[in-house]
Amino acid sequence: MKALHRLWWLALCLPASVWAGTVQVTVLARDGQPLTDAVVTVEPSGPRAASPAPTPVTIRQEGLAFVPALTVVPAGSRVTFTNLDRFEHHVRGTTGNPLQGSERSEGFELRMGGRVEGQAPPAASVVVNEAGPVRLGCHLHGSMRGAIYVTDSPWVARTDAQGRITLENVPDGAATVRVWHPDQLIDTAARQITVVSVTPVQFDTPIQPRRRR
Ligand SMILES: [Cu+2]
Repeated sequence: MKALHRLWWLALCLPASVWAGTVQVTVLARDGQPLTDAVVTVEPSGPRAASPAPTPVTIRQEGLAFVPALTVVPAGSRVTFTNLDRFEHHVRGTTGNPLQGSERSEGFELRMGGRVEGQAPPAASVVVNEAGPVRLGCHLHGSMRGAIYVTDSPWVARTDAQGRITLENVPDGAATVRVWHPDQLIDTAARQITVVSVTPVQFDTPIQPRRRR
């Protein structure tokens, strides 16, 4: 009976714990509409959290497009590209923001042969180690655009159709919130927040997403 009582007491104390909070972020586009597919990262100022474990992912080249167009992966993950089209593609991965002169060291070039009937689709892979966005393109088809967002934070999510994300179990206290979107022209300024039990944040950005084909 005593043990049961103790359990009950624990259950009462834990949910609204002072150790972790829920961060709810809403991201709006320049026109005030919800911005979908924005990558939101929360970085608590306290001791560095363990990075999420690398997870292998596959990005297809299909119908002259990268599918999915946006992939979020932990740093150190292996990203495999497969070409399902019958013609050749390239994969050009560029990091940093060339418009702001912040090219980073990591980048890659892959050459993908066209798929041959009855054979496995051509595949090639890279390991992405550096946190941040990698823009994907193809030298042969300028309309092919995609992105990989590499993260070393366990608190990362992409906005839904309402422009919202919810991250739970974020340590209480000071934290930095960053927003990145594949169609952004300049970096959105990071925000400093204080995480309490439920912390709503709204970003009004100058980003205007392109219409998807
Ligand atoms: Cu191509």
